[in-house]
Amino acid sequence: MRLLCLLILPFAFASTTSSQEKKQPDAKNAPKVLYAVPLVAKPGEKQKIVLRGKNLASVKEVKVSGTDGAKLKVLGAKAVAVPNNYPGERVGDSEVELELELPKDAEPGKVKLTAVNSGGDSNAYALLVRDDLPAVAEKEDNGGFDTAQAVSLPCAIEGTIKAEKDVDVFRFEGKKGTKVRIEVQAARFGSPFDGFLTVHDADRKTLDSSDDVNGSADPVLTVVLPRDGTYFISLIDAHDLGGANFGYRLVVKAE
Ligand SMILES: [Ca+2]
Ligand SMILES: [Ca+2]
Repeated sequence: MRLLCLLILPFAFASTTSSQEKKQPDAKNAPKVLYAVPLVAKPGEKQKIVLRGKNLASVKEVKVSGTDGAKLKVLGAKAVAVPNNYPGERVGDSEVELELELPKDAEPGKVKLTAVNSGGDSNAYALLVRDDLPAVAEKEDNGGFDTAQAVSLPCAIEGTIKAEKDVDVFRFEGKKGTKVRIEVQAARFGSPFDGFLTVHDADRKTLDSSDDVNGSADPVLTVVLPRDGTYFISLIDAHDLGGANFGYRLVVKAE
């Protein structure tokens, strides 16, 4: 809990005087958007989203592209502290809070957000938007086999590695011979979460595990189920880090 507080604590307000003195655009102070909290956006719902990144404390405007009819309001922006042992480049040092309502037909992979400050436009951040898979909210306490969260296939679990050493365990029933694909979507959408995925059988024996795939920190596994019965999926951060901003989407489906 102590870490969580550190992550959301506002940074000191010391630099406001010098930034106000600069009137011309200053490209090196242009914002950079790294990721969204929560990581997954829900079309057709009004939601609050925080964008984390660099130079976001001075952002007053955020533009949406890739969809028509989105409504977006900037609620506020501020600097945030990064704990010493966290990778600042991936966690970000500032954030802007939005109220966002995407239209129901917003297409996954198309919606992009661009933050603007006096230094210019940020990168166009590709938002992770829900698709047709049934969405499941991760529920604590799911930190072990005995308290594993039951899910049914196919599904897309929206979760958070909420603190250091948080373990999220899910359970599903499967049939012998079914080929199941399990994929983490996190780092590819900028989340600081570096997933490490393991699949276990009903006897809790490891069937397979995955860390990084194709140059991404996001693990992907395909397993052919050896028998009818219960299977477990466990997900941890490869560096045992965590926080309210360590979001992920875990897609589990039969191929
Ligand atoms: Ca969790
Ligand atoms: Ca990884």
